[in-house]
Amino acid sequence: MEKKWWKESVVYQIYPRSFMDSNGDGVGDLRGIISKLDYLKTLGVDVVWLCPVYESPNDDNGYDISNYQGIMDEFGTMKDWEDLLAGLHERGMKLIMDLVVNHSSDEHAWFVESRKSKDNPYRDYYIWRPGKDGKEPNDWGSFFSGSAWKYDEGTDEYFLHLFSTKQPDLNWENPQVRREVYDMMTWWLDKGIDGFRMDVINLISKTPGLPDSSDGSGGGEHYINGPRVHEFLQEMNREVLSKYDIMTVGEAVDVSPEDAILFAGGDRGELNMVFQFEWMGIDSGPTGKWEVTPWKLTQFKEMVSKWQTKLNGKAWNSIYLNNHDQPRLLSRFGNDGKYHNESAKMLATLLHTLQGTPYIYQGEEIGMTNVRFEKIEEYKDIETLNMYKDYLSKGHDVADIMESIYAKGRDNARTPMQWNAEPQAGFTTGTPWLAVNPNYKEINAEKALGDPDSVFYYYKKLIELRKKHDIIVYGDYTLLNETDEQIFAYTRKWGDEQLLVILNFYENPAQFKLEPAINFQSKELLIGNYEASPDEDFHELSLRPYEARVYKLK
Ligand code: TEU
Ligand code: CA
Repeated sequence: MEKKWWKESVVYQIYPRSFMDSNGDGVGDLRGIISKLDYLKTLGVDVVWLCPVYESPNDDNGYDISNYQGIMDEFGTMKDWEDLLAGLHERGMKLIMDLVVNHSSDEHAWFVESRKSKDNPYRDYYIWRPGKDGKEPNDWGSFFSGSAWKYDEGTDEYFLHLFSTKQPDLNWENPQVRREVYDMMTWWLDKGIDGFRMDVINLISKTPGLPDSSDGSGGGEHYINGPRVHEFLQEMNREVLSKYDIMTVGEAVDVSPEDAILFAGGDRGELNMVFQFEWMGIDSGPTGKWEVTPWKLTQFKEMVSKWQTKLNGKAWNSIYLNNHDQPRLLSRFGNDGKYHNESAKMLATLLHTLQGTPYIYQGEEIGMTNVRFEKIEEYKDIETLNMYKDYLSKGHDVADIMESIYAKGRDNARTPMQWNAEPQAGFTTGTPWLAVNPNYKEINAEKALGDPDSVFYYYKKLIELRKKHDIIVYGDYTLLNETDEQIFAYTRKWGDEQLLVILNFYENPAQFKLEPAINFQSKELLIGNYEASPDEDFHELSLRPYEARVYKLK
C-alpha cells in the first residue's frame, strides 16, 4: 500500500462559531482559534479542518457562502486567517478548508445577478425552471424539509435548493461555473492551504431534465452520484488538485463502498477519501434520521467490516464517529453518564485503530456530550427548526419531536467548547450564540489537562501510537468473534506483525474468548482504558465495563 502523509495524519475538526470567542460577542472567531493552537499541538493532531469561515449571512452557519474569497466579519479578517495558517504551519500542523460549492448563498453576487432577469449573464449559474401546472417543477425534497424549489416572483420561475431556501444550487453543467470554482480553489491553494473538505460533493451533478423521482421518495436518485459527477471531479483534479501536495476528503451522502472506490480509488484521479454516512444511519428508521431506532452491535460490526475490507488496497477510508452535523459519539455509541470516561476511551480506541484517517470533532477529546434544552427557542440549527415546524404541522407530538432533537439534533455538537469551569465554560465573556452544555463544570479542557488519566491524554496517546506503529495506519483488518453482541474485536496485519483490538461495547462485564488462537513470539499491551497486567493471556479475558485493549504481537 502506498504511503501518504494524509493516511498517517489525524485530523481535528473545528466549528469556528463554537470553538473560542476572543472578543466577548458570544461568537467563536479566528483569534480565538489562534489562542488555542498550543492546545491542539499538545493533543498532537496533524491537520485542522476548519468549517466555513467565509462571508455568509449564516442561514446555515457559514454553509451558505456569499463571498468565497472573503472572511466573515464575525470571525475576523483575512489577516487573522493568515495568522492562523502561519500559526498552524509554525507548529507543524496543516490546514484544510471547507469547500462548499454544491450551492452558494442567495446573497452571493452571482445569485443576486442571476435572479434579476432570464437573460442576465449569471442566470445560468443556478438552476431555474418554470413551474409545472402552477406548482414546483418536480417533486424533489430539500434536506431541510419541504420542497427543493423556491418560487421567485421577479422572473416568475423557481430555483433549486437542495438545502435551505437561502442555499441555491449552483449549475455545474455550466462550464463557466466550474471555471469560477477552480479559480477560487487555486487562489486558496496559492495562499498555502493543505487541502479541502468538500461539502456534499456527490450532489453536484443532476440528471438532465430534472425528472420527478420514480417512487415519490424525494429525488435523491437524480442528484446523488449524478451522471457527470466523476467527470467533474476528474476535471477539478486535472485543473487544480493534481498541481499541489494536498489532501482532499469529499462528503458523500448515501454512498456504498463501491461508490466510494469510484470517488477515492487510487487510480481514479478524483479525491483522496470520502466521508460516508452508513455508520451514522445505524440508529435511523425508514422515515429518516429523526426516527430514532435501536441497533445491535453485530449490525455495526458488519458495517464497519464491510468498509474496512471492501476499500482495503483500493481506496482510503475516513473514520469519524461524529461531527458538526451528528450527535456526540459518547451519547450515541457510548455512555455519557456512569461510564463517561471508560466509554469515551473505548470509542477513541475504535476511531484510531481502524484502517483510515481518523477525524476528531472538537470537544470529543474531552468527552463532551449531547445537550437537552427545554425549549425549542433555545435551538438555533435550521435543520432542527424546520423539522420542528414541519412535524408539528403534520400532527406529531411535541414531546416526541423534542426526544428526536435530543437524540439527533445538530446543535448537540454545536454547543460551545468547554474550556474551563468559569461562566460560559470559558468560551466567551459575553452571551454565547448557543447556550453552553450545563455539564461544563464536570467536563472541560482545563480539568482534562490536569488529570493524567483523562480522556484527553488517552487521545494523545493514541495519536502518538499511530506515529510509532505503521501497522495502526496500514494494517489489513479482519473481524473476530463476528456474532458476539457485546464485544467488538479485530486484528490488523502488516508484514509479520499483528495488532489485536478488543472492545467491550457495553456496561456489562463480558467474557472474551479468542478463537482460533494466535501464535506469537512477543506481545505488547500498547494501550488500554483500565489497569491491566501486560502478561495476562489475552485468549481468554474478563472484560470490565467498556474495557478496551490493544495488543501488538510479533
Ligand atoms: O451536510 C450534508 C448533509 O446531508 C447532512 O449531514 C445534513 O447536515 C443533515 O444532517 C441531513 O439530515 C453538509 C454540511 O456538513 C452541513 O453542515 C450543511 O448544513 C449541509 O451540507 C449544507 O451545506
Ligand atoms: Ca467573537
